[in-house]
Amino acid sequence: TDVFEPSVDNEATLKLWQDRHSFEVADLLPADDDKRRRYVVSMFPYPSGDLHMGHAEVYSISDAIARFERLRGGAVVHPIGWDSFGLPAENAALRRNLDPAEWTYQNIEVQAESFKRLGISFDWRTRLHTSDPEYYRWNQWIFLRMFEKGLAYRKAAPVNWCPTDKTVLANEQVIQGKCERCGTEVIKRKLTQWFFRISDYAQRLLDDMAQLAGNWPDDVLAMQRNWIGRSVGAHIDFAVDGRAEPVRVFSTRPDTLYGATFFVVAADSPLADELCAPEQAATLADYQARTRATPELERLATDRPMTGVSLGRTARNPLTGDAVPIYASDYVLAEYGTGAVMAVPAHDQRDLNFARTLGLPVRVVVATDEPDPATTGVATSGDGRLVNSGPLDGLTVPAAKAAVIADLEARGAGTAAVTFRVRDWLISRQRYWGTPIPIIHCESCGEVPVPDDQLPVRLPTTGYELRSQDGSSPLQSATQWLKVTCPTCGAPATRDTDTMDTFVDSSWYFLRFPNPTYTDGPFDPAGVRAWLPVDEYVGGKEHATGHLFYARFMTKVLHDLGYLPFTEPFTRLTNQGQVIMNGKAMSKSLGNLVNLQDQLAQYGPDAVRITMLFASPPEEDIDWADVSPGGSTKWLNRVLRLVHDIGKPTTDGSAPEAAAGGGADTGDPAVRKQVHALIAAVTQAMEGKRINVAIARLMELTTAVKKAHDARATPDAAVREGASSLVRMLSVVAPFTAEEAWSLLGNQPSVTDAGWPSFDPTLLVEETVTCVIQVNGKVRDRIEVPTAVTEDELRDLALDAPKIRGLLAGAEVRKMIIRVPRVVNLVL
Ligand code: ANZ
Ligand code: ZN
Repeated sequence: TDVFEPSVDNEATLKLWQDRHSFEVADLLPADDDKRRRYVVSMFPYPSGDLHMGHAEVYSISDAIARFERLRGGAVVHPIGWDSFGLPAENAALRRNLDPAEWTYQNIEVQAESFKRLGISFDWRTRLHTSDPEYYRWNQWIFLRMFEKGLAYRKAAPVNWCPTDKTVLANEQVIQGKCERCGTEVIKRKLTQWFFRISDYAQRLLDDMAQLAGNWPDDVLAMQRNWIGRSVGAHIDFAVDGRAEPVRVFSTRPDTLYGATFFVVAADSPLADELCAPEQAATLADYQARTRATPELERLATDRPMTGVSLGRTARNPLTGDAVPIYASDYVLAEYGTGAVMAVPAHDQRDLNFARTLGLPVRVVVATDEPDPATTGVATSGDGRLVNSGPLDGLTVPAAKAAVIADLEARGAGTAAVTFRVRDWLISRQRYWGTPIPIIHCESCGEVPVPDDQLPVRLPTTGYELRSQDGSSPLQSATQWLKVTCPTCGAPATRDTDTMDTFVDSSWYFLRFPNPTYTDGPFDPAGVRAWLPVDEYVGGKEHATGHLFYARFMTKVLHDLGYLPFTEPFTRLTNQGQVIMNGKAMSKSLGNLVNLQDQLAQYGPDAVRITMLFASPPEEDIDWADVSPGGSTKWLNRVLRLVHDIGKPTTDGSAPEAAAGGGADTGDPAVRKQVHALIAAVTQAMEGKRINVAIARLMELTTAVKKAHDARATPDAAVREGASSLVRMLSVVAPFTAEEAWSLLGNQPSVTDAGWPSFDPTLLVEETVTCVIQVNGKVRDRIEVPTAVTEDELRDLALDAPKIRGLLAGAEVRKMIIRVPRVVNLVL
């Protein structure tokens, strides 16, 4: 007998897709705009070697979403590019004594090949690399537009400095006081640096989260909210003896002003030097040296004895006129609030620790049921009424806050204030492999922008020293490149030698994909109109307060500059989990790396993908020690055997192909019911991005179709419909196998054009439920819908409900909130 050996020809399938341009939308830059367009983007990779398991995970997720949307008739773009500037590439190049460019572009080619072998349905026409001058030219252009608006500026600032990498690090790159890249303890250094004024956007970054709620993971939004760190309170001015200007503090507890028994300024701030009495100068200098050596995290801890030095001066409480001594300490941060605090030891733990170290008075001003802080050493923060506070006595905390602010405002000694923890974005890097800052320094004209028509300022390819000894930028050594004439006055001048943080590159790349060769601006307005904002963004949670935050900021900036019609870049966000091994993150040092190429060689791309997607919901970690790619291969082979057995339709028409449902109704009704229920279940799971659930249902469908097929001697239309549906749905997670299966069923290529199977809701076993339709929050209609109705169907059903149609006439639906299957809420 003839034994069928399942096999899949991946190369032939790749060629088929390529020849048919299967993943290229008809027009990337369409004139019309009424199609169902879907822009599915996964965070683009760093070319720091070949693809690893983590990459396979992200792109398998976004690919499943893209293929699903495509089969459902959407015009879909799933773009690809490389985040190809940056420290990892430069360090690797240093280690191997290579040119970073050579190393980078070699890796890009390797990764591109791997992506193709994985069968990721990218539209390769979108390909871009941020290290191409054609790309980074627009970083420079955007920088200059921001410079013109005062949103890019330079200032001397204490910065995080990694002594090993000899570079400045952004706050996000300092993890537990250590360099994210190499683990060295980060120190503070004062350098003149470029910043983007993200703090100007703090409130909007907070407010616009309302647009994202429900579509972004809650924990990412929470991380951003904390990062922004909005605090409400007051600015309070303390007069200082012998100084004309008062010193301002920020406090969240103006109600405790009567309990302020001393005053503290940040030891490492210029203010400390300025306020210091001459006889204390040496003591302060000594203390400052110790402060600089203390990591920030330690300085912020509340559970340590506080240290500090007296500045030999006094400040005056603006309400009582009482004199309070001024100290300098490392627990007050120079860059938060105003860099000075009124210390209320009774109600602030760090102030109390400090007071106990230096034997300073503790004055309770809010009576709570907690024990006396002066004896316990524990500050009280509970609610209560004011005491020891003159006219405020007896007030509640909120009432006292309002009263103090009113009083301060009346005296011109303070005002209500809001402070944000988020710092401006430090974008300067003393590195070679990045975008040169397009500024020229002229002795007489100062900071002069490079004229637009001289962009890009290209990186020098020769005549520079990659390894700087003193922390200066490698570009400082490019003596030829450095020398220019001032665009304003023509005098000899020098280029800025810093390069931009690569997070600048990745803060807007998704805007350029639709037309990566566009030369009239950073992105083509036609492409933006058709595709943006991103419908589905897939990437790691570790970017919550980095890339995802910067991209939101940059989108708002570009919006304000008039280049974008929207203010949020990513409508929906899916965070993928990590691929781990035996409960631990994979790493070279632990020796538990699973090599993607080995897995691909052993199991093939489909089985690797299925294994990843089936192991858990996308956002959860996958422990490779617990999964079975071999099991995935078995299932895929079972599918191939099944469709081989079912085979091509007979020529006498006894088993018509039932792709569109036509003819299938001649099949076994019980089988049909089962098939349609499973199509509905897979559809619903995919819509909710429960890809693991979709795969489980596909496995059920495989079993159901096989049972039905084995149970009868003659072909049945419902069995064929089941097999056809199975293969089409399978193609979003195992595209190579599905293509082979599709042809085994006698179909013309390609399954990528076969469409997503539809189901007949009347066949679904479940009963119906009542769905409530609300308009602007008021219940306006009730309809009966199948329990397994999908979001899209429910949307259509609701819009088509008789009473709703009447209400909609002439009105614009601004938003639809759908809770499948019971509630639809329309906002007009
Ligand atoms: C008096 C006071 C009394 C305070 C009290 C708190 C409790 P968040 O919520 O984080 O914004 N503070 C202000 N600037 C500071 C700085 N540069 N470094 C360290 N601490 C600083 O915290 C605001 C509170 O932290 C402020 O309110 C101030 O102490 C302190 F019972 O003022 B408070
Ligand atoms: Zn000049």
